[in-house]
Amino acid sequence: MKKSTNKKQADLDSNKEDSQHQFLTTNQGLKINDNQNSLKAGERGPSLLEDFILREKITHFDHERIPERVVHARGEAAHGYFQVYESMAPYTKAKFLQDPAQKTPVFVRFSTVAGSRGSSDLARDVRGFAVKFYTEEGNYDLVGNNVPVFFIQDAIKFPDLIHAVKPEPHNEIPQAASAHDTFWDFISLLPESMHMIMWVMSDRALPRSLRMIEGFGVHTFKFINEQGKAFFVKFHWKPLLGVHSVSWDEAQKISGKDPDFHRRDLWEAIESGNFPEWEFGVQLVPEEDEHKFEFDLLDPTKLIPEELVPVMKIGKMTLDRNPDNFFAETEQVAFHPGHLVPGIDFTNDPLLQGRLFSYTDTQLTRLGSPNFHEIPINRPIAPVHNNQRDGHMRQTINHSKTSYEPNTLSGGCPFQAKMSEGGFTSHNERIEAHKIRGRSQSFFDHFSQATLFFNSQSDYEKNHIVDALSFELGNVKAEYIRKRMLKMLWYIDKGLAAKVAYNLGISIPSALETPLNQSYPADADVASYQPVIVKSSLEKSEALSMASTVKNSILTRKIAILVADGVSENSLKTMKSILQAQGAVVEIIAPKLGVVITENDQEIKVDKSFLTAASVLYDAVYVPGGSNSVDYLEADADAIHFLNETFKHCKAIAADSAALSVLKATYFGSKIPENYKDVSEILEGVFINNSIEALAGDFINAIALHRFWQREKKDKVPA
Ligand code: HDD
Repeated sequence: MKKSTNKKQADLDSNKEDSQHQFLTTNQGLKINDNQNSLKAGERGPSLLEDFILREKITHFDHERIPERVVHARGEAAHGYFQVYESMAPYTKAKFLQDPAQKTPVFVRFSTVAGSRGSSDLARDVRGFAVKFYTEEGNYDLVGNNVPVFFIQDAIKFPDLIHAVKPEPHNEIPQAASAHDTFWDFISLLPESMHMIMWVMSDRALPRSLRMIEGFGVHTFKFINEQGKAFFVKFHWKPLLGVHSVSWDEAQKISGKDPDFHRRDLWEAIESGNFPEWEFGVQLVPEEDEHKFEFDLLDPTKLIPEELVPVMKIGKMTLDRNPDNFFAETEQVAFHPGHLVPGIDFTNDPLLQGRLFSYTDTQLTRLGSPNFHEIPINRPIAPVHNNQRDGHMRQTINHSKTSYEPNTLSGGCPFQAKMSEGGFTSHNERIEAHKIRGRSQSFFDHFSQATLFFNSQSDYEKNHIVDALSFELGNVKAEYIRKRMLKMLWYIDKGLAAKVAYNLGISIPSALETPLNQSYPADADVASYQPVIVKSSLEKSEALSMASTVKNSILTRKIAILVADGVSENSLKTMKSILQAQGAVVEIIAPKLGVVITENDQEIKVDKSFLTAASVLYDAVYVPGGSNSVDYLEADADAIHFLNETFKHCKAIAADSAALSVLKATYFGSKIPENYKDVSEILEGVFINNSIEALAGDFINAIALHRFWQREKKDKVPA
């Protein structure tokens, strides 16, 4: 095996097994002669207990499963590296943020939250974005999400939140979905969740690709520099491909056509050398400015608008290698927000504080031993020396006589490290307080940033939020829960509440009769627990909308070309090669697999048939000319459905003029005038031209724009 220059890869190499040209053996290394038959008393007789080969094989199989993660069970991961652009020494002494020449290995796991390990990638859900940096000073984990805020303000509510969103306990329904009574029952009693609810009901919860999501550390953390000065810091990951989503109808269909859609997309991109990249950003607030904001920096339901504190891009992460083994790496990786390095510290955010307990605790159940840090994917590249010993599956052979400190028998080793030697010290924060089980009044504004988020959305994004809420609440059976939610929405935006109320067939005045309380302790003065209604001083924040994201490339976009026998070779090949030159992934889809015969009798390999492909798995579609192919496709229900659905989901469509009749046979085709000049003036994102080069130019620009969402309301299509 080739030795890797990536230190973590080199470290993992020592655990890799390769069966090429090797004999089959038992776990004890004994060569196996017959892996087909168990040992029996006679050919037709019972199996013998003595068959240690059978017993070993079946025993191992019986114990192959470990508990799935209690949240974020469904996930996929990749290896890569991180490089800082310039030294961050003025703000932090973290070593991996000092030297632009240094490549720090990373392992990143993406996940959905609510579904089980085998659930669909396209659930409406938050995406986990957990990064393990294998630094020279030990592992640093940034365990974030693709949403910058959280549902709850205090970790003590986390089990309640997760119990509410997971499938209902009596019948384990629904899988990987929040559209059910227990979730909305809880949420509608929890005004603090409203900001996050806006994000989860937005298109952010339906990514086109994990390579196209943002990541956030969520909590405010601290950077500490060499002089001991602290800065509050919010962490951001910004994808170079921009932030893009699919529609809800599409998400539901992808869940059936390819539940591994995101996993496959990430895997294939990395295998084909299209390495996903994110810029790492920080929002920095000097410690003395802690109270300059109209929200509390310790409140995890608030973000710092980029208009108030811009995001400074400080480095880049590239994912360049798929795991070799899903279980060994992706399943066994154990993240923990408490895995810190000198120069980075926590704040007193009560959600973060609770997380610091939960993550080690959960690994004990999941991975079964306090030695989970020794599992290859988890072990740091920095040396580990301490007096922790023994336990299930211990790998390290500690050969010293002492396992305590202080000692003299081992010369006092291992030593404590001074700060100057890289020893970690917690930030010397002054705390003077009464012990209290309570919440700060500065945490009681629950609506201002929910409103800010909603106001910052484009019209189509607002429509999607209305539709999402109408879908979710429409699946709630208890009408009083729907009403309670409508009252919450009313506080966010009256128009939003009115539109959802209309879809639910509920009158707003009847919804407003419901009392609005947040939950409060038994002995509390209820009046003092009412949410505080505050207006954000900011009307809009552009960074909160996906409308203004990067839309300048078709790199890795998947494009379908619909063909049948008799297709024009020139029309097909010219378009295909222009798209591929721009980095798109092009697939030829025909009535059956094998080859199609072009009009000049050439064979072209077919990638997918109408049976194995579906429009929802592509970003755009092209129809080449060639009279027999065109005649076939215009009469083929699968081809026409493919086009109608592509149109419905607002994607770019291009056709050679010779294939006009195929488009005419679609539902939207009736809008194409007889003597059209530019079809896209009537049907946005639809192009027909007899110059394939000119057509390709328009098509590429349109695919880069991602979607023509205006079509949704204007040109509805039954598909
Ligand atoms: Fe958590 C897993 C992110 C709050 C308790 N969490 C987990 C993962 C991510 C997050 C990405 C998956 C890690 C992986 O891929 O293995 N969690 C968050 C974020 C939160 C958050 C961004 C809020 C800002 N989590 C949170 C709270 C608690 C937990 C408040 C408990 C008090 N989270 C867990 C856990 C998990 C977990 C039970 C399940 C599997 C695991 O840890 O390793 O400990």
